[in-house]
Formats: sequence, structure tokens, C-alpha cells
Amino acid sequence: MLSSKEFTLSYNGGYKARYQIPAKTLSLYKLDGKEGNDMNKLSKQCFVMIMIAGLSMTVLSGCDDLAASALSNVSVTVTSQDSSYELKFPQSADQPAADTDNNRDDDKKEAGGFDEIENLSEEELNVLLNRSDLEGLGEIDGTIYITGHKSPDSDTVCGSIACAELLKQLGYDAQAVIIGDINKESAYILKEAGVDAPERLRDESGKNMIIVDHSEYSHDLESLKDANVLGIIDHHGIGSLTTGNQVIYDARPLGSTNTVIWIRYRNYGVEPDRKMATLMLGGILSDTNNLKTNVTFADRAAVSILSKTAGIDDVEAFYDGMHKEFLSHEGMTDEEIFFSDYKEYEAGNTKYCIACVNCYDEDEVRELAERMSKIMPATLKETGMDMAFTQVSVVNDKLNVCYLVYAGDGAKETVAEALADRHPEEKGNVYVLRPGISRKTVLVPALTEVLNAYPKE
Ligand SMILES: [Mn+2]
Repeated sequence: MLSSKEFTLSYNGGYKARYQIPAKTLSLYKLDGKEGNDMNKLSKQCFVMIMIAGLSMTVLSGCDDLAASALSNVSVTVTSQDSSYELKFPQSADQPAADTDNNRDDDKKEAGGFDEIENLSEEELNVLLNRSDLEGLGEIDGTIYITGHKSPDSDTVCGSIACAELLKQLGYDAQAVIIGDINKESAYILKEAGVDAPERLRDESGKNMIIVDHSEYSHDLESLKDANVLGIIDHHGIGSLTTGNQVIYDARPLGSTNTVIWIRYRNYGVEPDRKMATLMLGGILSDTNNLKTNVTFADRAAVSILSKTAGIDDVEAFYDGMHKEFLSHEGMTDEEIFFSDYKEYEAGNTKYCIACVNCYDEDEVRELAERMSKIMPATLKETGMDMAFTQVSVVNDKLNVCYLVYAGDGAKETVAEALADRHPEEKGNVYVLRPGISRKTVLVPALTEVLNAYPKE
């Protein structure tokens, strides 16, 4: 991890400067010969960045001052069109001080000069303003783990990986993890992207965590309560997770966590590569049902731009491939289907869960609603829930229907009242809703309202 310290820098064989700069004040240009290569910036005495071995180093280049973040024992030659600078970084900060005039200049700058800020373009300024939230976290000891919820869907899995990669690009030690088994759709997206599934994390206590796609203790491991939470990146309501320390909290009412993360790439001035673009695209298409539910301008813009970076011309075909995997219940037991997209909630002292099962057509909906209604009463005992609901749905261009299955004392009456204004049709032991409903934006708020109105003793 980079840290802020003093160093001595020399170039052109003689000139020396001493400077101190916070390591996380990262700038915009990479001179490693790959992306953003802009050698002229250096000779024009602008703000430049050099990537060395994945670490970010800032150089403020000018006639009278030259500065870099703390990288010790590194030597690099930067060649521009008209000159060549050799930047040597001493092993320790105890190097003899350089020429005193320069030191005095530097001191003046630190004391109150804003030249380096005033010389920035609007874009550079915005990037540095956005990156200040990382700076505000201070020194981070150890790896930062990024995870979504414990029934990982594609938004959670892809978002965790894309978020970890963004931090790695900025020099952080970050790793995406999962806390449950990934589903078939996520496996498909990972394969298309050429990215390995994240490792399973079984204990979060004492670990630096960034939580994506939820902010709810009940959607995470018990040990989250003992973790050092550094950030929450989400698109849900505010959950039960709280922190005493300062935290990055970026929750926006958009279609997907991956859209929020894509905006963060842009705000941090980092271009996602093909792999990350494929993952974020998959996460957004998954959570918005191919841009059909909970969509905003940002989600559509993300899909448009990320599909180009991902080299995916036919977004429909990519989604079809994902969706086919997602809808496949082949070889799964009733319990596996029930728990594959399962979330627990609590309101008015009532604990309840909602499972979502998506199907290919209405025949399959009928069949799976029947299968779920048979196993749900038994799962109540197993999970300690008072009520259980399953939304068995089809959402496509031609059909949009949800068979809502319920189990537990009072579950039928609660859901009937919660959804009364949607006039569900009662069909045997299920309620049929046309069009179908969203768990997040319709069912959870509606159940919460009714359960809070009649709290359990
Ligand atoms: Mn999500």
C-alpha cells in the first residue's frame, strides 16, 4: 500500500527536489505505454501519473518543482519527444535534503499555495475530488474484501469483482469474495468474461469489507458485525448495517449495483477493460431483466457503453444466453430452487422470507408454484421464519405474470392486504398477479407496511 512520506527526486542528472504528497492524491495519466499515454504532458509541465507494477505514482512536473508519491527504491526513465528524465526514488526518506531554495518553495506550496489545484482541468479536478473518498479512509491495513449478499446473484458477483478491480487499479490490495454458491447465470457471465469465480469467504470478522448490493446484516454472514466496514455500494433501501467509523456510502436508486460501480469507474477516471465491462454488463442486464424493470437512463447508458468495451455487438443474444442458464432448473431439488434466490426480512416483529423463482413459460410457473407450496411449510421450521413467500414468475416480451405462494400463520391475510390494490386473482393456494411484481420495489415495502401496522406481540 502506498503511503505518504517524504522522498528525494532527481532528474537530468543534477536537479533535486524534496517533496511530500499524500499517496492517494492520484492523477490522471499513465505513462506505461498502454492506456492514456500522453508523453507531451510531462514536457509541458503538467500533472502526470506513471503506473509502475500496478502502483500509482504522482508526478508534478515543472521547472521548479517535481514531486512523486512515496515509492522507494524505484527507478524509471520517462522519455518524451524532446527530452528524457530519469526519476530516481531513494530507498529511504532519510536521504540528504536537496537544495534549500527548492525546499523553501515546496514548503511555501504546502503552507497554502493552491497552484496544483488551480492548474487542473475540470475533468482532472472532478476525478481527484471523487478519489478523495478513498483518501478519507486513511491508511488501510491488509486486504480489502468485497462481497455482495449470501444468495449471490449476478449483480452481487459481477459487482464485487468489478469493484475490487477498480480499487486494484488505484493501487489498493482488494479481493472480491462470495459468501454463498454462485448461480448458473453468474457462471455463464464469468465464462463469457474469462474471469474466475471469486473465492468463498467464511468469516468476515476483523476483515476490511466493502459491501455491495445490500446493506443488511441478515443478508450477510453473522461475522459482518465484527468486520471493519469501509464502504457500502448499493441500489436498495438503507438496511440494518451501521458503522461508527467514516464510510464510503454510495447508494443510488438505479437498476443495478453494477451501474453504480460503472459510474464510480467514470468518477475515478478509470477505464474498465473488456473483462470488467462484460461482467458489469451482465450484472446490469440481470438485475434489470434486460433493461425491462427498474431501469433508469444511467442503466441504459451503461449497457450502451459497456457493450462496446466488452466487444459484445449483440446484447440480446448475450442476455438470452444468460437468461437461458438462469431459468434452467435442471437437476435441482425443490429446496435448491427455493433457496437459489432467497432473502430474509423482518417487520413488526415478524420474520419473513421471499424467494424468487423465474420460469420460461406459464406451464412451468404452475408446476413450480405447486412444488414450492409443498416444501415451504417445512422450510419455516428450518429457517426460523414466521412467514414464507415465493414469487414464481415469467417476465418476457409476451408474458408478465407472478404466482405468489405463501406459507405460515397469517401469511395469506398479510399478503392479501399488502397487495389489495393490485387485485390479485386467487387460484387455489396462490395469488396470481398480472403484471408480475418486483420483490424489492413492491412486495417488501407492501409487506413491511402491513406487518408494521399489526406488530406481533
Ligand atoms: Mn442488485
